[in-house]
Amino acid sequence: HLPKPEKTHDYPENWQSCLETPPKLRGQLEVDLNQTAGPKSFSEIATDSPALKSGGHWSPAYCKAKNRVAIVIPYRNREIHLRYFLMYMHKTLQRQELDYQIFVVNQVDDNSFNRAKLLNVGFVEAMKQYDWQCFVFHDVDLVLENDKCLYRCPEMPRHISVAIDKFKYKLLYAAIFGGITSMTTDQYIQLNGYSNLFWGWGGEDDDMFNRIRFANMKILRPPPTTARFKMIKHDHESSNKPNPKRFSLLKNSLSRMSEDGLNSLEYTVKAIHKFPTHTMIDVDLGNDG
Ligand code: BGN
Repeated sequence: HLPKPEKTHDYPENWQSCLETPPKLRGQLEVDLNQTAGPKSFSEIATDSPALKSGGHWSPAYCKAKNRVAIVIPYRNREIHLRYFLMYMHKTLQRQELDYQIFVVNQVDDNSFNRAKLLNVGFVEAMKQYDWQCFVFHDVDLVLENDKCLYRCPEMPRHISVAIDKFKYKLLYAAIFGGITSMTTDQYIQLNGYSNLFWGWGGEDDDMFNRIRFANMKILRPPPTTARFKMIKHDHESSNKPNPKRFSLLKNSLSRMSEDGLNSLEYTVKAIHKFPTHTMIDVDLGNDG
């Protein structure tokens, strides 16, 4: 029972659906995440995509997008990564002809990073704004190298970051559900979102994998030939240390599922900035007590 969105989609009546295969796709892309001059500035990125609407919302101006997709990025203090991400991904998502918006959920408290709780916040806040059909939960340090990997809504929860350069383009393990994933709005609600209890690095994605299994859903993956990503090189932040509690939490994924997630989510929004290239939601996640 989410509140009604502020605004819903309003494509003109006479518009045709966009084509099954978006005509502007290029296939393999040139992605350089290590440029001497660094990534473009936010304003240059905005200039490159003049049709962006406030908050980093875009939709094709000539056909009815097949899907309305919210991209949610868990975030803290990674401006260079975000600019690389935006400078490549806006162009890619536009060639894919999606009705999409980029939501950056910025953890402003001083507690350990809580990726999964940030994703829950992104889901709820994005649903307040628009009638999204599905979500892509996206780490900020991953950039798609082939635009044929479409970020369309999946039939079943989808793990998208299949082949990453850092891991020699090999899946790390069969049950991995980290990096980039996608679910429909209904699936996410049925799963009660992610757990809110994973403070620090690791395990929250494995917990979601367990939820999906318990709900008798299947995980789908796009082929590694197109689901290829470059990862921006970085160190582990001191505020995102491996979480020692992740092993014990993962032992009771099933019993927590119905009470730990969207239905127990508490947070304080400090600000919502609608920048030309993205919506930044500053959030205090509270304590990990
Ligand atoms: C796993 C982490 C994932 C992470 C991947 C890839 C855990 C749980 C304890 C078994 N899982 O080991 O969260 O996405 O590595 O880095 O730590």
